[in-house]
Amino acid sequence: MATRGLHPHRYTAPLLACALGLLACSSPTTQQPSVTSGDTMGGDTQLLVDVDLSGDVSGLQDAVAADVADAPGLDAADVSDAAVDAADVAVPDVNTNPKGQPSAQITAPAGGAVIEVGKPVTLAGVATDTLYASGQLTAVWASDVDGVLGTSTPDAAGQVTLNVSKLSGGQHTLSLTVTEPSGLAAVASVSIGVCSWSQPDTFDTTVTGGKWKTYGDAYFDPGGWLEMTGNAQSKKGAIFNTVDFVSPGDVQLSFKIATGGFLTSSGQTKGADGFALSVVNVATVAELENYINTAGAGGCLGYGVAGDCKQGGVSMSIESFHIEIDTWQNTGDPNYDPTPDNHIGIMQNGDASNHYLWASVPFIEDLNWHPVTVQITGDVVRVTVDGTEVMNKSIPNFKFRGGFIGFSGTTGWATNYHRFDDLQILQQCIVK
Ligand SMILES: [Ca+2]
Ligand SMILES: [Ca+2]
Ligand SMILES: [Ca+2]
Repeated sequence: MATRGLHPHRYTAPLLACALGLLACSSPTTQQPSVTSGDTMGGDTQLLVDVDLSGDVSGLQDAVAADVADAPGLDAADVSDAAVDAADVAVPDVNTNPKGQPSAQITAPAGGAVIEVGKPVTLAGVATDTLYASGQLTAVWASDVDGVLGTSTPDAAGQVTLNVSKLSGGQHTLSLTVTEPSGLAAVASVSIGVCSWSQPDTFDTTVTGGKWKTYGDAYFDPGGWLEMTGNAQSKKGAIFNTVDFVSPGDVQLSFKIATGGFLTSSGQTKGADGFALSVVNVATVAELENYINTAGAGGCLGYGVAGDCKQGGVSMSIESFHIEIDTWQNTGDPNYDPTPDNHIGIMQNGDASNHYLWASVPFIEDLNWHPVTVQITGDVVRVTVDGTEVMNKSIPNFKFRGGFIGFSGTTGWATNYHRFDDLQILQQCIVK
């Protein structure tokens, strides 16, 4: 396209030079003189040269007109052509490599992925071209936040990978730019979140007056943790963060638990009832506190308000997530447990009978600290205790809705301490 406007210059310039006397006028475009012999005038013989001036003049006029209309340098056609043809601008004229069609594809991480800051991540993609072999292509990874991350040469199949561990926190658009030798490039991009753990809640100093609020029999223990019940009968307590709101979507929670201490005269160490971490999706603290105050004691663990744990004959409609640590098997009093074992259960919506996922943790009642992690990825819930995976399964139609986060616990005839400490939340980034 860019040479279209040059053609008239190239072909009319000699004619114009001829007309200006700069060149011998041998251009085939000029008319050749016609010669007539035999004309006689007064005995003199003369050659009459019939020059077709009209043809020459008209030809020159044409040449000049054409050149004026498409003057050397930039004319309107050239300017508009240059402006709209990005390839002409980006590709230096010196690059004479033929143009194929490059292609870029990012295969990992997936769009919307949440990556923990500082953790290594492998970027993977495919770089191909219609004309050039993969090895002739260059592949450049970049982030709109951190700039160029690295350059690699695709293997024979076009695979490109890059290991990075220095993505800064926040939202990123990752791009893979594949360039062929002609300079033509293709770009693929994907948006991800690089997130960081919240400041840990260590509960080493009193929580009174801070964002954590205690309810019922729960209290801050000067040992540096939260105690839901104390080792006494018929207690129900809760402590919730009434300021922060855990966002919906993928999330990771990390905390420590300790329970035990019950000892009968016969040496039995089977205590009760258990405790739970809950995330309650209500709009206001008033609604949260209504929920906390309504939740049942005993087997309802201070989080049950629905189903078998309905209170005052009314099953509360609540959107909530719970992970319970239950050390007492209930059998319709009022709720049900799936096992006589101490167990961890994934529960929802204030229902203490429907164990969506559960796993036995028979060792839990030793009053030692046990680290617990809960990792929610889509509808998959993965839980570790003491660093060991105890469940990792999808729950059909499960969605983590976020909400206010807190703890609760209960005792009955049998008792135990119910302690929480060191809560951390892997904060989610809102991915574009
Ligand atoms: Ca602590
Ligand atoms: Ca129970
Ligand atoms: Ca249970």
